[in-house]
Amino acid sequence: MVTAQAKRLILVLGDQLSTDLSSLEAGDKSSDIIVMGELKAEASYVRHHKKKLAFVFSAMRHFAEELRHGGWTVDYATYNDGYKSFTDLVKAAAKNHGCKTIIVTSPGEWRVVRELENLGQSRGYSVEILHDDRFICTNEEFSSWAEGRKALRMEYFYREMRRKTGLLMDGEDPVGGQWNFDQENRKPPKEGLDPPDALRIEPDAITKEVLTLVDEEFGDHFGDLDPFWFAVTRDDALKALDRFIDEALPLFGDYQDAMVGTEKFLYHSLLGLYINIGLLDPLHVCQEVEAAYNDNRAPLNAVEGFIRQIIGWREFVRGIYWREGPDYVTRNFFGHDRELPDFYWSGETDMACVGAAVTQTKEEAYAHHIQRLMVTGTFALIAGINPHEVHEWYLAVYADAYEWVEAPNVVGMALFADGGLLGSKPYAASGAYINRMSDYCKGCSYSVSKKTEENACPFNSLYWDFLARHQETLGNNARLGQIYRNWERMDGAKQRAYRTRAQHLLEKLDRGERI
Ligand code: FAD
Ligand code: DLZ
Ligand code: SF4
Repeated sequence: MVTAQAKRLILVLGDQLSTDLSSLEAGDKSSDIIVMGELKAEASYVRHHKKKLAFVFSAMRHFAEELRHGGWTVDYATYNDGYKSFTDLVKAAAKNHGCKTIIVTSPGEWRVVRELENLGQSRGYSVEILHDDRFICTNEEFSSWAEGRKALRMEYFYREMRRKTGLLMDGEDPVGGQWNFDQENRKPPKEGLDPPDALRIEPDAITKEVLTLVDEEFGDHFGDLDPFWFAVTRDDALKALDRFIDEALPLFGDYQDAMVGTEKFLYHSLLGLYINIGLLDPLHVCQEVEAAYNDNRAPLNAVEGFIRQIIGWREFVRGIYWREGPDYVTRNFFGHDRELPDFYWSGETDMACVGAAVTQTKEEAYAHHIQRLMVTGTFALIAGINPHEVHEWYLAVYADAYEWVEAPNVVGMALFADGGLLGSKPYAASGAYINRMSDYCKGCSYSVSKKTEENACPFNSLYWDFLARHQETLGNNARLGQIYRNWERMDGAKQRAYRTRAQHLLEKLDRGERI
Protein backbone atom coordinates (compact mmCIF):
# COMPACT_ATOMS: atom_id res chain seq x y z
CA MET A 1 0.00 0.00 0.00
CA VAL A 2 1.36 3.44 -0.93
CA THR A 3 1.01 5.87 1.99
CA ALA A 4 0.34 9.50 1.11
CA GLN A 5 3.15 11.93 1.87
CA ALA A 6 2.33 13.92 5.04
CA LYS A 7 1.54 17.53 4.28
CA ARG A 8 4.54 19.84 5.00
CA LEU A 9 4.98 23.59 5.06
CA ILE A 10 7.60 25.17 2.83
CA LEU A 11 8.54 28.56 4.23
CA VAL A 12 9.81 30.90 1.49
CA LEU A 13 11.52 34.06 2.76
CA GLY A 14 11.35 37.44 1.08
CA ASP A 15 14.80 37.12 -0.49
CA GLN A 16 14.26 33.57 -1.72
CA LEU A 17 12.18 34.31 -4.80
CA SER A 18 13.75 31.66 -7.04
CA THR A 19 11.78 28.81 -8.59
CA ASP A 20 14.78 26.49 -8.30
CA LEU A 21 15.14 27.16 -4.57
CA SER A 22 16.32 24.07 -2.64
CA SER A 23 13.20 24.05 -0.43
CA LEU A 24 10.92 24.04 -3.49
CA GLU A 25 12.94 21.32 -5.17
CA ALA A 26 12.59 19.22 -2.02
CA GLY A 27 8.83 19.85 -1.87
CA ASP A 28 5.88 18.10 -3.40
CA LYS A 29 3.32 20.27 -5.21
CA SER A 30 0.57 17.76 -4.72
CA SER A 31 0.73 17.76 -0.93
CA ASP A 32 2.95 20.52 0.49
CA ILE A 33 1.90 24.09 1.21
CA ILE A 34 4.05 27.11 0.63
CA VAL A 35 3.83 29.80 3.26
CA MET A 36 5.01 33.37 2.71
CA GLY A 37 4.31 36.51 4.68
CA GLU A 38 4.86 40.24 4.96
CA LEU A 39 5.93 40.47 8.58
CA LYS A 40 6.26 43.21 11.14
CA ALA A 41 9.61 41.94 12.46
CA GLU A 42 11.14 41.75 8.96
CA ALA A 43 9.81 45.15 8.00
CA SER A 44 11.22 46.74 11.13
CA TYR A 45 14.53 45.13 12.23
CA VAL A 46 15.90 48.34 10.70
CA ARG A 47 13.80 51.21 9.36
CA HIS A 48 14.05 50.11 5.72
CA HIS A 49 13.83 52.64 2.90
CA LYS A 50 10.26 52.88 1.60
CA LYS A 51 11.34 51.73 -1.88
CA LYS A 52 13.04 48.67 -0.42
CA LEU A 53 9.85 47.68 1.43
CA ALA A 54 7.75 48.17 -1.70
CA PHE A 55 10.24 46.20 -3.77
CA VAL A 56 10.34 43.23 -1.37
CA PHE A 57 6.57 43.08 -0.79
CA SER A 58 5.67 43.50 -4.46
CA ALA A 59 8.25 40.96 -5.64
CA MET A 60 6.97 38.52 -2.96
CA ARG A 61 3.36 38.95 -4.10
CA HIS A 62 4.31 38.43 -7.74
CA PHE A 63 6.35 35.36 -6.85
CA ALA A 64 3.43 33.89 -4.90
CA GLU A 65 1.30 34.33 -8.05
CA GLU A 66 3.96 32.66 -10.17
CA LEU A 67 4.09 29.70 -7.78
CA ARG A 68 0.29 29.36 -7.86
CA HIS A 69 0.37 29.34 -11.65
CA GLY A 70 3.02 26.66 -11.41
CA GLY A 71 0.60 24.45 -9.49
CA TRP A 72 1.63 25.11 -5.88
CA THR A 73 -0.75 25.89 -3.02
CA VAL A 74 0.45 29.14 -1.49
CA ASP A 75 -0.70 30.53 1.83
CA TYR A 76 0.32 34.20 1.62
CA ALA A 77 -0.10 36.68 4.50
CA THR A 78 -0.17 40.36 3.63
CA TYR A 79 1.13 42.98 6.05
CA ASN A 80 -2.36 43.82 7.26
CA ASP A 81 -2.96 40.21 8.27
CA GLY A 82 -0.84 41.23 11.24
CA TYR A 83 1.74 38.45 11.65
CA LYS A 84 4.74 39.55 13.68
CA SER A 85 7.47 37.07 12.86
CA PHE A 86 8.33 33.93 10.92
CA THR A 87 7.56 31.98 14.10
CA ASP A 88 4.06 33.46 14.35
CA LEU A 89 3.37 32.91 10.69
CA VAL A 90 4.56 29.31 10.66
CA LYS A 91 2.75 28.38 13.86
CA ALA A 92 -0.52 29.74 12.52
CA ALA A 93 -0.09 28.02 9.14
CA ALA A 94 0.95 24.75 10.78
CA LYS A 95 -2.22 24.82 12.87
CA ASN A 96 -4.48 25.71 9.93
CA HIS A 97 -3.08 23.03 7.65
CA GLY A 98 -2.34 20.38 10.27
CA CYS A 99 1.41 20.23 9.44
CA LYS A 100 4.31 19.42 11.78
CA THR A 101 7.24 19.56 9.40
CA ILE A 102 8.60 22.80 7.98
CA ILE A 103 11.14 22.95 5.16
CA VAL A 104 13.10 26.12 4.56
CA THR A 105 16.17 27.14 2.57
CA SER A 106 18.83 28.56 4.85
CA PRO A 107 18.17 32.27 5.55
CA GLY A 108 20.67 35.04 4.79
CA GLU A 109 20.98 36.33 8.32
CA TRP A 110 22.11 34.88 11.66
CA ARG A 111 19.09 36.46 13.40
CA VAL A 112 16.66 34.46 11.23
CA VAL A 113 18.71 31.25 11.39
CA ARG A 114 18.50 31.43 15.18
CA GLU A 115 14.76 32.11 15.05
CA LEU A 116 14.12 29.06 12.87
CA GLU A 117 16.42 26.86 14.95
CA ASN A 118 14.47 27.89 18.04
CA LEU A 119 11.22 27.07 16.31
CA GLY A 120 12.61 23.64 15.46
CA GLN A 121 13.33 23.08 19.14
CA SER A 122 9.81 23.94 20.28
CA ARG A 123 7.54 21.00 20.95
CA GLY A 124 5.53 19.74 18.01
CA TYR A 125 7.63 21.23 15.18
CA SER A 126 10.38 19.83 13.07
CA VAL A 127 12.29 22.38 10.96
CA GLU A 128 14.52 21.17 8.14
CA ILE A 129 16.99 23.87 7.01
CA LEU A 130 18.41 23.17 3.54
CA HIS A 131 21.50 24.61 1.84
CA ASP A 132 21.04 27.71 -0.26
CA ASP A 133 22.51 26.38 -3.48
CA ARG A 134 21.96 29.62 -5.39
CA PHE A 135 25.48 30.52 -4.26
CA ILE A 136 28.56 29.19 -6.01
CA CYS A 137 30.60 28.45 -2.90
CA THR A 138 29.20 26.51 0.04
CA ASN A 139 30.07 27.57 3.60
CA GLU A 140 32.03 24.32 3.99
CA GLU A 141 34.06 25.02 0.84
CA PHE A 142 34.79 28.53 2.03
CA SER A 143 35.91 27.27 5.43
CA SER A 144 38.25 24.72 3.96
CA TRP A 145 39.68 27.33 1.56
CA ALA A 146 40.17 29.76 4.48
CA GLU A 147 41.55 27.21 6.93
CA GLY A 148 45.18 27.78 7.84
CA ARG A 149 45.61 30.91 5.68
CA LYS A 150 47.34 33.83 7.37
CA ALA A 151 45.16 36.33 5.53
CA LEU A 152 41.98 35.90 3.50
CA ARG A 153 42.35 37.72 0.21
CA MET A 154 39.57 37.90 -2.35
CA GLU A 155 41.93 37.57 -5.33
CA TYR A 156 43.02 33.98 -4.50
CA PHE A 157 39.50 32.94 -3.60
CA TYR A 158 38.28 34.40 -6.89
CA ARG A 159 40.70 32.25 -8.89
CA GLU A 160 39.23 29.19 -7.22
CA MET A 161 35.74 30.33 -8.24
CA ARG A 162 36.91 30.84 -11.83
CA ARG A 163 38.24 27.30 -11.85
CA LYS A 164 35.07 25.96 -10.24
CA THR A 165 32.67 27.67 -12.63
CA GLY A 166 34.87 27.54 -15.74
CA LEU A 167 33.97 31.19 -16.38
CA LEU A 168 36.58 32.94 -18.58
CA MET A 169 38.83 29.90 -18.49
CA ASP A 170 40.96 28.56 -21.29
CA GLY A 171 41.69 25.08 -19.95
CA GLU A 172 43.71 25.66 -16.76
CA ASP A 173 44.52 29.28 -17.68
CA PRO A 174 42.56 32.49 -17.45
CA VAL A 175 41.27 33.87 -20.75
CA GLY A 176 43.52 36.73 -21.87
CA GLY A 177 46.48 35.39 -19.86
CA GLN A 178 45.60 37.35 -16.69
CA TRP A 179 43.17 36.71 -13.86
CA ASN A 180 42.44 40.36 -13.20
CA PHE A 181 42.27 43.43 -15.46
CA ASP A 182 41.60 45.92 -12.70
CA GLN A 183 44.40 48.27 -13.67
CA GLU A 184 42.36 49.09 -16.80
CA ASN A 185 39.25 49.76 -14.72
CA ARG A 186 40.12 52.92 -12.84
CA LYS A 187 39.44 55.65 -15.36
CA PRO A 188 38.24 58.99 -14.05
CA PRO A 189 35.09 60.28 -15.72
CA LYS A 190 35.53 62.37 -18.84
CA GLU A 191 33.34 65.03 -20.44
CA GLY A 192 30.54 63.77 -22.65
CA LEU A 193 29.91 60.35 -21.12
CA ASP A 194 26.41 59.28 -22.09
CA PRO A 195 25.41 56.25 -20.02
CA PRO A 196 22.04 54.56 -20.56
CA ASP A 197 19.19 55.12 -18.11
CA ALA A 198 18.09 52.20 -15.93
CA LEU A 199 15.26 50.04 -17.25
CA ARG A 200 12.13 51.52 -15.71
CA ILE A 201 9.12 49.26 -15.22
CA GLU A 202 5.64 50.78 -14.82
CA PRO A 203 3.96 49.63 -11.57
CA ASP A 204 1.14 47.13 -12.25
CA ALA A 205 -1.99 46.69 -10.09
CA ILE A 206 -0.16 44.54 -7.50
CA THR A 207 2.67 47.03 -7.16
CA LYS A 208 0.22 49.94 -6.91
CA GLU A 209 -1.53 48.21 -4.03
CA VAL A 210 1.80 47.69 -2.28
CA LEU A 211 2.77 51.32 -2.83
CA THR A 212 -0.42 52.42 -1.08
CA LEU A 213 0.28 50.03 1.78
CA VAL A 214 3.87 51.24 2.23
CA ASP A 215 2.76 54.85 2.07
CA GLU A 216 0.14 54.24 4.77
CA GLU A 217 2.17 52.03 7.09
CA PHE A 218 5.73 53.30 6.61
CA GLY A 219 5.20 56.91 5.57
CA ASP A 220 7.72 58.12 8.16
CA HIS A 221 10.53 55.86 6.93
CA PHE A 222 13.51 57.26 5.04
CA GLY A 223 13.36 57.64 1.28
CA ASP A 224 11.12 58.49 -1.63
CA LEU A 225 8.51 55.99 -2.70
CA ASP A 226 7.84 57.60 -6.05
CA PRO A 227 8.76 57.10 -8.76
CA PHE A 228 8.86 53.33 -8.25
CA TRP A 229 10.37 51.62 -11.27
CA PHE A 230 12.14 48.45 -10.09
CA ALA A 231 11.39 45.16 -11.80
CA VAL A 232 9.44 42.85 -9.48
CA THR A 233 9.26 39.71 -11.64
CA ARG A 234 11.89 37.43 -13.10
CA ASP A 235 10.80 38.30 -16.65
CA ASP A 236 11.34 42.01 -16.09
CA ALA A 237 14.60 41.42 -14.21
CA LEU A 238 15.81 39.45 -17.24
CA LYS A 239 14.97 42.47 -19.40
CA ALA A 240 17.13 44.60 -17.07
CA LEU A 241 19.95 42.08 -17.54
CA ASP A 242 19.66 42.28 -21.35
CA ARG A 243 19.58 46.05 -21.23
CA PHE A 244 22.71 46.14 -19.06
CA ILE A 245 24.62 43.79 -21.36
CA ASP A 246 23.61 45.66 -24.53
CA GLU A 247 24.01 49.22 -23.32
CA ALA A 248 26.23 49.50 -20.25
CA LEU A 249 28.52 46.47 -20.02
CA PRO A 250 31.01 47.60 -22.70
CA LEU A 251 32.02 50.60 -20.55
CA PHE A 252 31.32 49.01 -17.15
CA GLY A 253 35.01 48.29 -16.55
CA ASP A 254 36.44 51.60 -17.72
CA TYR A 255 34.20 53.73 -15.48
CA GLN A 256 33.58 51.30 -12.63
CA ASP A 257 35.25 53.61 -10.09
CA ALA A 258 34.06 56.92 -11.54
CA MET A 259 31.41 59.22 -10.06
CA VAL A 260 29.43 61.88 -11.94
CA GLY A 261 27.00 64.22 -10.21
CA THR A 262 24.36 64.06 -12.92
CA GLU A 263 24.62 60.29 -13.50
CA LYS A 264 23.31 58.19 -10.64
CA PHE A 265 23.98 54.85 -12.28
CA LEU A 266 26.78 55.45 -14.80
CA TYR A 267 27.58 52.05 -16.34
CA HIS A 268 26.62 50.00 -13.27
CA SER A 269 24.18 47.15 -13.68
CA LEU A 270 21.72 47.66 -10.79
CA LEU A 271 21.39 43.89 -10.92
CA GLY A 272 22.37 43.37 -7.27
CA LEU A 273 18.75 44.13 -6.40
CA TYR A 274 17.44 41.32 -8.50
CA ILE A 275 20.17 38.80 -7.75
CA ASN A 276 19.95 39.24 -3.97
CA ILE A 277 16.18 38.82 -3.86
CA GLY A 278 16.36 35.71 -6.03
CA LEU A 279 14.82 36.94 -9.30
CA LEU A 280 18.11 36.49 -11.15
CA ASP A 281 20.57 33.65 -10.72
CA PRO A 282 24.16 34.90 -10.24
CA LEU A 283 25.76 32.15 -12.32
CA HIS A 284 23.29 32.69 -15.17
CA VAL A 285 24.02 36.44 -15.08
CA CYS A 286 27.77 35.73 -15.34
CA GLN A 287 27.27 33.24 -18.17
CA GLU A 288 25.26 35.80 -20.15
CA VAL A 289 28.00 38.38 -19.56
CA GLU A 290 30.68 35.90 -20.63
CA ALA A 291 28.67 35.19 -23.81
CA ALA A 292 28.81 38.91 -24.62
CA TYR A 293 32.61 38.69 -24.53
CA ASN A 294 32.63 35.56 -26.69
CA ASP A 295 30.42 37.33 -29.28
CA ASN A 296 32.62 40.46 -29.27
CA ARG A 297 29.86 42.57 -27.71
CA ALA A 298 31.98 43.64 -24.72
CA PRO A 299 35.70 43.86 -23.97
CA LEU A 300 37.55 41.58 -21.58
CA ASN A 301 38.33 44.24 -18.94
CA ALA A 302 34.59 44.92 -18.54
CA VAL A 303 33.52 41.29 -18.57
CA GLU A 304 36.26 40.04 -16.24
CA GLY A 305 35.67 43.02 -13.91
CA PHE A 306 31.94 42.31 -13.73
CA ILE A 307 32.30 38.56 -13.24
CA ARG A 308 34.90 39.18 -10.49
CA GLN A 309 32.37 41.28 -8.56
CA ILE A 310 29.90 38.43 -8.55
CA ILE A 311 31.85 35.18 -8.27
CA GLY A 312 34.69 36.92 -6.41
CA TRP A 313 33.50 39.69 -4.09
CA ARG A 314 29.90 38.60 -3.62
CA GLU A 315 30.81 35.01 -2.73
CA PHE A 316 33.84 36.10 -0.69
CA VAL A 317 31.91 38.48 1.57
CA ARG A 318 29.25 35.84 2.13
CA GLY A 319 31.92 33.33 3.17
CA ILE A 320 33.29 35.84 5.67
CA TYR A 321 29.83 36.62 7.09
CA TRP A 322 29.01 32.99 7.90
CA ARG A 323 32.54 32.10 9.00
CA GLU A 324 32.81 34.97 11.45
CA GLY A 325 29.54 34.41 13.26
CA PRO A 326 26.75 36.62 14.62
CA ASP A 327 29.07 38.96 16.52
CA TYR A 328 30.72 40.20 13.31
CA VAL A 329 28.27 43.11 13.11
CA THR A 330 29.37 44.38 16.53
CA ARG A 331 33.11 44.59 15.75
CA ASN A 332 34.71 47.95 16.43
CA PHE A 333 38.48 47.65 15.92
CA PHE A 334 39.18 51.36 16.38
CA GLY A 335 36.70 51.85 19.23
CA HIS A 336 34.88 54.54 17.23
CA ASP A 337 31.85 55.90 19.03
CA ARG A 338 30.69 59.10 17.33
CA GLU A 339 26.94 59.23 16.52
CA LEU A 340 25.90 58.95 12.89
CA PRO A 341 25.44 62.57 11.72
CA ASP A 342 21.93 63.64 10.74
CA PHE A 343 23.04 64.43 7.21
CA TYR A 344 23.20 60.68 6.49
CA TRP A 345 19.40 60.96 6.57
CA SER A 346 18.76 64.49 5.37
CA GLY A 347 21.55 64.98 2.83
CA GLU A 348 21.95 68.46 4.29
CA THR A 349 25.67 69.05 4.25
CA ASP A 350 28.02 71.42 2.44
CA MET A 351 30.11 68.46 1.28
CA ALA A 352 28.87 68.08 -2.29
CA CYS A 353 30.02 64.46 -2.60
CA VAL A 354 28.26 63.28 0.58
CA GLY A 355 25.18 65.38 -0.21
CA ALA A 356 24.93 63.80 -3.68
CA ALA A 357 25.39 60.24 -2.42
CA VAL A 358 22.77 60.65 0.33
CA THR A 359 20.28 62.48 -1.91
CA GLN A 360 20.40 59.82 -4.57
CA THR A 361 20.16 57.13 -1.89
CA LYS A 362 17.02 58.86 -0.65
CA GLU A 363 15.60 59.05 -4.17
CA GLU A 364 16.56 55.63 -5.49
CA ALA A 365 17.52 53.36 -2.55
CA TYR A 366 20.68 52.95 -4.64
CA ALA A 367 24.20 54.30 -4.81
CA HIS A 368 27.00 52.60 -6.67
CA HIS A 369 29.99 50.91 -5.11
CA ILE A 370 32.45 53.79 -5.07
CA GLN A 371 29.86 56.16 -3.62
CA ARG A 372 29.15 53.63 -0.85
CA LEU A 373 32.82 52.90 -0.24
CA MET A 374 34.74 56.13 -0.87
CA VAL A 375 32.15 58.79 -0.01
CA THR A 376 29.72 57.80 2.77
CA GLY A 377 31.96 54.89 3.84
CA THR A 378 35.25 56.80 3.98
CA PHE A 379 33.65 59.77 5.72
CA ALA A 380 32.25 57.49 8.44
CA LEU A 381 35.65 55.84 8.84
CA ILE A 382 37.78 58.97 9.11
CA ALA A 383 35.24 60.83 11.24
CA GLY A 384 35.16 57.92 13.71
CA ILE A 385 31.46 57.08 13.49
CA ASN A 386 30.23 54.11 15.50
CA PRO A 387 30.41 51.13 13.06
CA HIS A 388 27.20 49.56 14.32
CA GLU A 389 25.24 52.73 13.54
CA VAL A 390 26.84 52.87 10.11
CA HIS A 391 25.98 49.20 9.54
CA GLU A 392 22.33 49.80 10.43
CA TRP A 393 22.21 52.79 8.11
CA TYR A 394 23.48 50.81 5.11
CA LEU A 395 21.18 47.90 5.93
CA ALA A 396 18.19 50.23 5.96
CA VAL A 397 18.79 52.51 3.02
CA TYR A 398 19.76 50.27 0.08
CA ALA A 399 17.20 48.15 -1.69
CA ASP A 400 19.81 45.42 -2.25
CA ALA A 401 20.82 45.25 1.44
CA TYR A 402 20.63 41.97 3.37
CA GLU A 403 22.94 41.42 6.28
CA TRP A 404 25.08 38.63 4.77
CA VAL A 405 26.29 40.97 2.01
CA GLU A 406 25.93 44.40 3.62
CA ALA A 407 27.76 43.71 6.91
CA PRO A 408 31.12 42.52 5.51
CA ASN A 409 31.11 45.40 3.04
CA VAL A 410 30.43 47.96 5.77
CA VAL A 411 32.09 46.54 8.89
CA GLY A 412 34.98 45.00 6.95
CA MET A 413 35.58 46.81 3.69
CA ALA A 414 34.49 50.39 4.38
CA LEU A 415 35.21 50.72 8.12
CA PHE A 416 38.00 48.20 8.79
CA ALA A 417 36.10 47.53 12.02
CA ASP A 418 37.03 43.84 11.75
CA GLY A 419 40.71 44.78 12.09
CA GLY A 420 41.74 43.69 8.61
CA LEU A 421 40.03 40.38 8.08
CA LEU A 422 38.44 41.43 4.80
CA GLY A 423 40.83 44.11 3.60
CA SER A 424 44.57 44.54 4.01
CA LYS A 425 44.35 48.24 4.88
CA PRO A 426 41.62 50.79 5.61
CA TYR A 427 40.12 52.56 2.58
CA ALA A 428 40.91 55.96 4.11
CA ALA A 429 41.43 58.72 1.58
CA SER A 430 41.64 62.47 1.39
CA GLY A 431 39.58 64.69 -0.92
CA ALA A 432 42.16 64.16 -3.68
CA TYR A 433 40.75 60.69 -4.44
CA ILE A 434 37.18 62.00 -4.81
CA ASN A 435 38.44 64.90 -6.90
CA ARG A 436 40.29 62.56 -9.25
CA MET A 437 37.41 60.13 -9.66
CA SER A 438 34.43 62.51 -9.79
CA ASP A 439 33.17 65.94 -10.78
CA TYR A 440 31.72 66.63 -7.31
CA CYS A 441 34.46 68.98 -6.12
CA LYS A 442 33.79 71.51 -8.90
CA GLY A 443 30.41 72.30 -7.38
CA CYS A 444 31.38 72.08 -3.70
CA SER A 445 31.45 74.92 -1.16
CA TYR A 446 34.70 73.47 0.17
CA SER A 447 37.97 73.67 -1.69
CA VAL A 448 39.60 70.31 -2.28
CA SER A 449 43.03 71.89 -2.78
CA LYS A 450 42.96 73.60 0.63
CA LYS A 451 44.16 71.55 3.54
CA THR A 452 43.57 73.29 6.83
CA GLU A 453 41.83 76.63 6.13
CA GLU A 454 38.20 77.33 7.08
CA ASN A 455 36.88 76.29 3.65
CA ALA A 456 39.28 73.34 3.22
CA CYS A 457 37.74 70.01 2.19
CA PRO A 458 36.86 68.12 5.43
CA PHE A 459 38.19 64.87 3.99
CA ASN A 460 41.73 66.35 3.90
CA SER A 461 42.19 67.03 7.59
CA LEU A 462 40.00 64.16 8.82
CA TYR A 463 42.15 61.78 6.76
CA TRP A 464 45.42 62.80 8.46
CA ASP A 465 43.75 63.05 11.83
CA PHE A 466 42.42 59.49 11.47
CA LEU A 467 45.90 58.20 10.60
CA ALA A 468 47.52 60.13 13.44
CA ARG A 469 44.89 58.97 15.97
CA HIS A 470 45.49 55.34 15.05
CA GLN A 471 49.22 55.36 14.44
CA GLU A 472 49.78 52.89 17.25
CA THR A 473 47.49 50.28 15.69
CA LEU A 474 48.09 51.02 12.00
CA GLY A 475 51.73 52.14 12.05
CA ASN A 476 52.99 48.59 11.46
CA ASN A 477 50.72 47.97 8.46
CA ALA A 478 53.18 47.50 5.57
CA ARG A 479 50.70 48.98 3.08
CA LEU A 480 50.54 52.22 5.06
CA GLY A 481 54.32 52.54 5.55
CA GLN A 482 54.85 55.23 2.92
CA ILE A 483 51.86 57.24 4.12
CA TYR A 484 53.09 57.23 7.72
CA ARG A 485 56.56 58.25 6.50
CA ASN A 486 54.94 61.23 4.74
CA TRP A 487 53.12 62.15 7.95
CA GLU A 488 56.32 61.96 9.95
CA ARG A 489 58.20 64.09 7.43
CA MET A 490 55.57 66.82 7.71
CA ASP A 491 56.64 69.68 9.94
CA GLY A 492 55.05 69.92 13.36
CA ALA A 493 53.14 73.13 12.65
CA LYS A 494 51.47 71.55 9.61
CA GLN A 495 50.60 68.41 11.53
CA ARG A 496 49.08 70.54 14.29
CA ALA A 497 47.10 72.59 11.76
CA TYR A 498 45.61 69.39 10.28
CA ARG A 499 44.67 68.11 13.69
CA THR A 500 43.19 71.43 14.84
CA ARG A 501 41.09 71.68 11.70
CA ALA A 502 39.90 68.08 12.15
CA GLN A 503 39.09 68.72 15.79
CA HIS A 504 37.07 71.78 14.80
CA LEU A 505 35.04 69.73 12.29
CA LEU A 506 34.48 66.86 14.72
CA GLU A 507 33.29 69.24 17.41
CA LYS A 508 30.85 70.75 14.95
CA LEU A 509 29.59 67.24 14.16
CA ASP A 510 29.19 66.51 17.86
CA ARG A 511 27.20 69.70 18.34
CA GLY A 512 24.97 68.71 15.41
CA GLU A 513 26.07 71.73 13.38
CA ARG A 514 26.16 71.72 9.63
CA ILE A 515 29.48 70.92 8.00
P1 FAD B 1 27.52 46.64 -10.15
O1 FAD B 1 28.54 47.68 -9.93
O2 FAD B 1 26.86 46.59 -11.46
O3 FAD B 1 28.26 45.24 -9.85
C1 FAD B 1 27.71 44.01 -10.30
C2 FAD B 1 27.38 43.09 -9.19
O4 FAD B 1 28.53 42.65 -8.51
C3 FAD B 1 26.50 43.67 -8.10
O5 FAD B 1 25.15 43.68 -8.47
C4 FAD B 1 26.77 42.70 -6.95
O6 FAD B 1 25.97 41.55 -7.05
C5 FAD B 1 28.22 42.32 -7.16
N1 FAD B 1 29.10 43.08 -6.29
C6 FAD B 1 29.89 44.12 -6.63
N2 FAD B 1 30.66 44.50 -5.59
C7 FAD B 1 30.30 43.71 -4.56
C8 FAD B 1 30.72 43.61 -3.21
N3 FAD B 1 31.66 44.40 -2.71
N4 FAD B 1 30.11 42.71 -2.43
C9 FAD B 1 29.15 41.90 -2.91
N5 FAD B 1 28.74 41.94 -4.19
C10 FAD B 1 29.31 42.81 -5.00
N6 FAD B 1 26.09 44.98 -2.10
C11 FAD B 1 24.91 44.40 -1.89
O7 FAD B 1 24.49 43.58 -2.70
N7 FAD B 1 24.15 44.72 -0.81
C12 FAD B 1 24.58 45.63 0.10
O8 FAD B 1 23.89 45.90 1.07
C13 FAD B 1 25.83 46.26 -0.10
N8 FAD B 1 26.30 47.19 0.77
C14 FAD B 1 27.52 47.77 0.54
C15 FAD B 1 28.01 48.68 1.48
C16 FAD B 1 29.26 49.25 1.30
C17 FAD B 1 29.81 50.21 2.32
C18 FAD B 1 30.02 48.90 0.18
C19 FAD B 1 31.38 49.48 -0.01
C20 FAD B 1 29.54 48.00 -0.75
C21 FAD B 1 28.29 47.42 -0.58
N9 FAD B 1 27.78 46.49 -1.50
C22 FAD B 1 26.58 45.89 -1.25
C23 FAD B 1 28.57 46.07 -2.66
C24 FAD B 1 28.30 46.91 -3.93
O9 FAD B 1 28.49 48.27 -3.63
C25 FAD B 1 26.90 46.67 -4.48
O10 FAD B 1 26.74 45.29 -4.71
C26 FAD B 1 26.67 47.39 -5.79
O11 FAD B 1 26.89 48.76 -5.62
C27 FAD B 1 25.27 47.13 -6.28
O12 FAD B 1 25.01 47.88 -7.42
P2 FAD B 1 24.99 47.23 -8.87
O13 FAD B 1 24.08 46.07 -8.87
O14 FAD B 1 24.76 48.34 -9.83
O15 FAD B 1 26.48 46.69 -8.96
C1 DLZ C 1 13.96 42.51 3.80
C2 DLZ C 1 12.64 41.87 4.07
C3 DLZ C 1 11.53 42.67 4.38
C4 DLZ C 1 11.62 44.14 4.41
N1 DLZ C 1 10.35 42.13 4.64
C5 DLZ C 1 10.19 40.80 4.60
C6 DLZ C 1 8.93 40.19 4.90
O1 DLZ C 1 7.98 40.84 5.24
N2 DLZ C 1 8.87 38.85 4.80
C7 DLZ C 1 9.92 38.07 4.47
O2 DLZ C 1 9.77 36.83 4.37
N3 DLZ C 1 11.11 38.61 4.22
C8 DLZ C 1 11.27 39.96 4.27
N4 DLZ C 1 12.48 40.50 4.03
C9 DLZ C 1 13.63 39.63 3.76
C10 DLZ C 1 14.15 39.00 5.07
O3 DLZ C 1 14.45 40.02 6.00
C11 DLZ C 1 15.35 38.11 4.75
O4 DLZ C 1 14.87 36.91 4.26
C12 DLZ C 1 16.21 37.85 5.94
O5 DLZ C 1 16.84 39.01 6.36
C13 DLZ C 1 17.26 36.81 5.62
O6 DLZ C 1 18.11 37.26 4.58
FE1 SF4 D 1 33.77 66.17 -1.25
FE2 SF4 D 1 35.86 67.61 -0.43
FE3 SF4 D 1 35.30 67.42 -3.03
FE4 SF4 D 1 33.70 68.83 -1.42
S1 SF4 D 1 35.81 69.28 -1.90
S2 SF4 D 1 33.07 67.35 -3.01
S3 SF4 D 1 33.81 67.63 0.45
S4 SF4 D 1 35.91 65.76 -1.67
